[in-house]
Amino acid sequence: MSQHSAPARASGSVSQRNPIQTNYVKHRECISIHVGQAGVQMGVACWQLYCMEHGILPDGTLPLREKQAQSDSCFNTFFSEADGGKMVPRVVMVDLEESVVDEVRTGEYRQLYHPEQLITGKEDAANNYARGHYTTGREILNPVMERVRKLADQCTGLQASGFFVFHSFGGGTGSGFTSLLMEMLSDEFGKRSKLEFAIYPAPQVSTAVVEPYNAVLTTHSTIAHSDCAFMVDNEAIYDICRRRLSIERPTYASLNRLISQVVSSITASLRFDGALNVDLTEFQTNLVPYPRIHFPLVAYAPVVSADKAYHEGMSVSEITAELFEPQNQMVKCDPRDGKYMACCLLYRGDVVPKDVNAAIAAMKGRANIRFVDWCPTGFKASEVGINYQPPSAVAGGDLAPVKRAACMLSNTTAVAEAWGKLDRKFDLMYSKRAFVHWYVGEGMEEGEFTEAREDLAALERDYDEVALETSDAAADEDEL
Ligand SMILES: Nc1nc2c(ncn2[C@@H]2O[C@H](COP(=O)(O)OP(=O)(O)OP(=O)(O)O)[C@@H](O)[C@H]2O)c(=O)[nH]1
Ligand SMILES: [Mg+2]
Repeated sequence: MSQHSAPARASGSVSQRNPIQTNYVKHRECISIHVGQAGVQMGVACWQLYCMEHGILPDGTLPLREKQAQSDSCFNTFFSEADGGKMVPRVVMVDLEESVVDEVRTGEYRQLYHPEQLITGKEDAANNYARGHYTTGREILNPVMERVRKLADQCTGLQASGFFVFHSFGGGTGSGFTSLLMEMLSDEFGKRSKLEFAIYPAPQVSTAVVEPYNAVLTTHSTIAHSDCAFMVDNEAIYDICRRRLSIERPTYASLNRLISQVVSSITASLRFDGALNVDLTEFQTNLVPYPRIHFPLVAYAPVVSADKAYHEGMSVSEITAELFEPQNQMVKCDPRDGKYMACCLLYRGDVVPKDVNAAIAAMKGRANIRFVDWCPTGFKASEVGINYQPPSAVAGGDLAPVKRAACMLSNTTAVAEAWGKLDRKFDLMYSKRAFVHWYVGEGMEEGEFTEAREDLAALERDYDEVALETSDAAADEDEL
């Protein structure tokens, strides 16, 4: 069974949570590792936002009044304090080529990072998983691990905390090097948890035809090392930017700004404290009933453009209802066709438990929200957290400042649709052995393709099995 197999306690209504219980995991440091172009560029957006939220200036200084304004020092989970009081992100950014990281080195936030946290090679992985994993990527593994060790040494309690790894599924570095790194992290840091934010490839913004290969290969080699992976489908984000923010041709910067709000909501419970704050690890316990079924679907609301903010009502119940709309999801799939195994709601800003309880009660009545039959309670209060810090809006960004926002993390069998789509694209190319020589040329055995593809087929079947009614499953077993 998974290390997360212990069910979290259910605890009545939201307002009854005992603050002492929620504080027991305070000050667990987290190390973020940003890999490849997508990983690094998401990192730039996320750390800019984190700095804003904690009152940290682009050069890492934390003005005294900002420090005093935060009653606790929970931000130490994500930042360490260097001599002289400068705040330094617990981060490593790595890419096999220089250009993307060079922008960080010369950008507005260049002084935030220690130069040794920004690691680059000379030549990228050319959209080839095998280059990122077996050849070019291997050369950079040691310096990256050295830096990670150094960061880990600076943590007081890394024992209890873990890693966030950001990357794309489709890039050669994002897929190949990430999976290599995840193996190494497992070797060295054992059971410390590893969470991913992974960009799922989309034709609108895709850079290479072989992305489905890379995605399948990296998912196969990482699945046993990852505790929880939040997938972000670029197509879904692209559509939200177009529809909600009226951006005609969204750039990576637009996508990343939206992604950073989502990441910030998910990590807020680790960076801020408060009576109704529920630590992300508690959610994770509920979200991952089996080790392999660790791909929660993320939805976020509201997404409002700067010019519309004042015209749209955004009550807690409206925001909650929005979270169940497929168009607000980070992965394109239809949860109405699937079953939920868990559903966690993370609110932030001006939100009171009474409104949350009412909003949840209203959603419970909806016929198209179905839970697996071994999870009969559906929504539990232990799966709701409130963080009183409102979201921050980046100056000049497309998103309006809002008083409150929410993020839903659900484990639904509908996510298998995303795997199905990827697998079919893989099959179209692989049936003709298209592009396979590029991988073999980098020392990869062709058998890894079939092995990875079979594993993904098994993953699709895992989801089917989860959705089976217990009585059906028992009947199936009888037949065997
Ligand atoms: N959301 C988002 N997606 C990105 C960004 N940059 C690249 N992508 C997506 O990531 C995939 C390409 O992977 P990259 O991350 O660019 O590749 P890489 O990891 O640098 O690997 P190589 O360049 O092959 O060494 C495509 O699906 C792109 O659409 C970004 O800044 N934001
Ligand atoms: Mg690249």
